[in-house]
Amino acid sequence: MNASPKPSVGVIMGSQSDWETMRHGCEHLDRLGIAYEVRIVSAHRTPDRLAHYAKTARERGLKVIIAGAGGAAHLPGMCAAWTSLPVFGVPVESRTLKGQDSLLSIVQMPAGIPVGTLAIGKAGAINAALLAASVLSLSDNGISKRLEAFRADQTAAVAEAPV
Ligand code: RP5
Repeated sequence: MNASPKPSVGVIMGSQSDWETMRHGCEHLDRLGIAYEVRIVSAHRTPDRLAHYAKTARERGLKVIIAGAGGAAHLPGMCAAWTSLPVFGVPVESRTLKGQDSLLSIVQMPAGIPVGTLAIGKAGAINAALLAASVLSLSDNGISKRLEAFRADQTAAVAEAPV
């Protein structure tokens, strides 16, 4: 029996309600054969859980963290405050402000604590996963090959003309 591989990507989100967005990123990590873990960690509702998660992330073997949150989306920034691992922030689309609040909360980090900010919603979740794959591909040939194959398949799938 094979033991499950140790996750190299941590996917965290502020609420169960973010999963509908963040699952698209996880589907891409699956497709690229990248081991990851998924947790609900809220900057506001579970601040101690966040601090513990981020502070222990590197020693637990994580290499990249993807953090999705909506509204007053402090999760990616506070996560980056606790760890020097790369943190990619996904602004989840909020009902009231369509995710512009999430985007601005995540993107406007003070110099010194970076968060790589992606697009609002599903595209951002997918691209966060692909960026994580790019980072991991620097030291993992298998991921590098699978990422190149993904890009080639994507290119091949674009029709010359609309149907
Ligand atoms: C944020 O508040 C979460 O990231 C979520 O996007 C938003 C709403 O959370 P719920 O009220 O749906 O739990 O912390």
